[in-house]
Amino acid sequence: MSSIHADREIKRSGTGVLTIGKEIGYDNSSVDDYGFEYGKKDLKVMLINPPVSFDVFYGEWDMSDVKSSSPPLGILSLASMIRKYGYQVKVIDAHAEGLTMEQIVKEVDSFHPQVVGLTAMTVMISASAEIAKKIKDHDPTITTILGGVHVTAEPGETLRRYSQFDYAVIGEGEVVFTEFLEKLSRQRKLYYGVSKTESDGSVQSLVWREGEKINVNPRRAFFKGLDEFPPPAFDLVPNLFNHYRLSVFGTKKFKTVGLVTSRGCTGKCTFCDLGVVGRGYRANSASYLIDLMKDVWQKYGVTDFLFYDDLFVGSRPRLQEVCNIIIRDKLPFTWSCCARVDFIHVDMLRLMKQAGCWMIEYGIESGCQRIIDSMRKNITKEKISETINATYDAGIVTKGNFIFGNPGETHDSIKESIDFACKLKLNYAQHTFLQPLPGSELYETAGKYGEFDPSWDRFNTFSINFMPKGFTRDNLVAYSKYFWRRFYLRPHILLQEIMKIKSMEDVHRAWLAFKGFIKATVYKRKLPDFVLNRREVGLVH
Ligand code: B12
Ligand code: SF4
Repeated sequence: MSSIHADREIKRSGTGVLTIGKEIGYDNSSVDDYGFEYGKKDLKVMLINPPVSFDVFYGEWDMSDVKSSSPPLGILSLASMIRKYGYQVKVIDAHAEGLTMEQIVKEVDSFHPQVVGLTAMTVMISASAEIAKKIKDHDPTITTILGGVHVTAEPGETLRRYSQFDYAVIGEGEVVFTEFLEKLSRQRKLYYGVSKTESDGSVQSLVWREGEKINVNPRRAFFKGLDEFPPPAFDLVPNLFNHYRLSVFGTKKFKTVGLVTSRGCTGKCTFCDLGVVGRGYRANSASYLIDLMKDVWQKYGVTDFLFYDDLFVGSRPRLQEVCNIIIRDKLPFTWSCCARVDFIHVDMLRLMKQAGCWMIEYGIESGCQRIIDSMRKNITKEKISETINATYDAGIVTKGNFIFGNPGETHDSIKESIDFACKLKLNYAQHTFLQPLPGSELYETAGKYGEFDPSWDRFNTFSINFMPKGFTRDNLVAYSKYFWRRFYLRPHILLQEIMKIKSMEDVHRAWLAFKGFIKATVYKRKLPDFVLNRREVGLVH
């Protein structure tokens, strides 16, 4: 879809189109369909992924051995977009590079940006806020702007708590951030320093301050023409493989790149935060996707991909076309993806396998139909078994994700989940504890079903911040340990892991997985760990 069509679509929905040039009387001769101007700009923009220690990320279990870190796709997409319009951009992945606050300030000093953009999931928000504070203390003329899933879920409260953020963007940032920079860069010609634009109120999806008041502008319609966004700027992170390594449980090789090639999901799961991408489905075309894979292959020598998409298999024609191109052009790719059991067409599985799909990760969530229904997952246990079995029989590795500690959970329902995981033809299974995420339906209602600690810093991979009625933390931890042992200490699973070892890299990966297993099942919890971890990484205020 062309951008003109996309904007028409937006106009039809009643949310308006971009009119930057007209508003401030700027010469519009070199602007594109969005009203954005091409050509080199003076404005320097730094985008920062905050440093959060793996301990903070993983919470009550030290999973640093199996740590997973992936290039920050959100800010790399923004970087690519604004670079296209001539902004000078530098990306700092302080998380991957292990930078301290002082080192980040040094980087800011040497690049000297006028705008610093920070990203954050909920678990990362204190770290992002700390950086913004350090930057503002250092140079108050720098404009700070926050984006990402957390501020999308909690815009008003986040800007109220952290006055060091001048602005925030809710939802997808490519168009909104570029529009915002256009205004700043033009108004810089009128004003000294970069602090405010005259027309903040007109930028859809922008959150801005007016004295004490926080204004959240109406939201921009979801952008449908994803192919118009340039691919993530992987070249702006230091070296794709020096700093990043995806989880050994989700990849075939260390050299694997995670990609997102569609946005949104039509599901209504109560625990899921779809605030940024929405409850619809938009996807890059098959040819865009293939070009992206080829580009990463040519530039970085990577042939294994992990599609993080919420609904990678959401469009059957797209999936079919992707598979057919890979097979026809004999592309040496292997890949894995996440899927919903009700979106898998069983007859597609053999084609997917032939096209290099080696693993599918399914959201099963529970083995108790009552719990599955209460999550509004809209699937049955029969459908789960049918899809998992068909995937396994097609020769694709199967992985099932479960959630323990749901509202309405009983000791029997957790046991049912563990039994179900062991009965299914699953090669791998993993679980997390329910976290009622900001932006999800449960964030509002969880308190009714148990004890909920909504402190933002605890929304990480393994912390227990919700305990359903009838459970203690120790109960939940005990079930977790039982689950890992019962699933993985079965002869055919152990044999599968041994048979997989064919190279020194495989030995290394098996060793890391083994250490992770021991930590999940044997080690004591480090309680109360969170405050200690924050001290370790210097994030305690
Ligand atoms: C890929 C992914 C991951 C990858 C991260 C890859 C990476 N480094 O980017 C991995 C596997 C590491 C991961 C981990 C976790 N994830 Co995750 N993840 C996702 C997923 C599936 C896609 C995110 C993505 O890359 N989208 C594509 C990019 C383009 O979008 P984006 O990052 O949101 O960025 C856009 C906007 O947010 C905005 N934006 C972002 N930053 C900025 C900055 C500025 C300045 C501006 C202006 C705009 C802006 O513009 C961007 C472009 O449009 C989302 C689901 C979803 N639907 O969003 C969950 C999601 C983000 N994850 C989630 C969670 C909870 C986690 C974990 C905490 C635990 C868990 N259960 O998985 C851990 C984090 C801790 C850890 N252990 O690492 C939740 C977050 C909810 C919340 N409120 O915090 C989500 C929303 C899943 C869900 N539906 O509930 N995740
Ligand atoms: S959990 Fe998965 S299936 Fe459910 S709404 Fe979220 S992305 Fe969709």
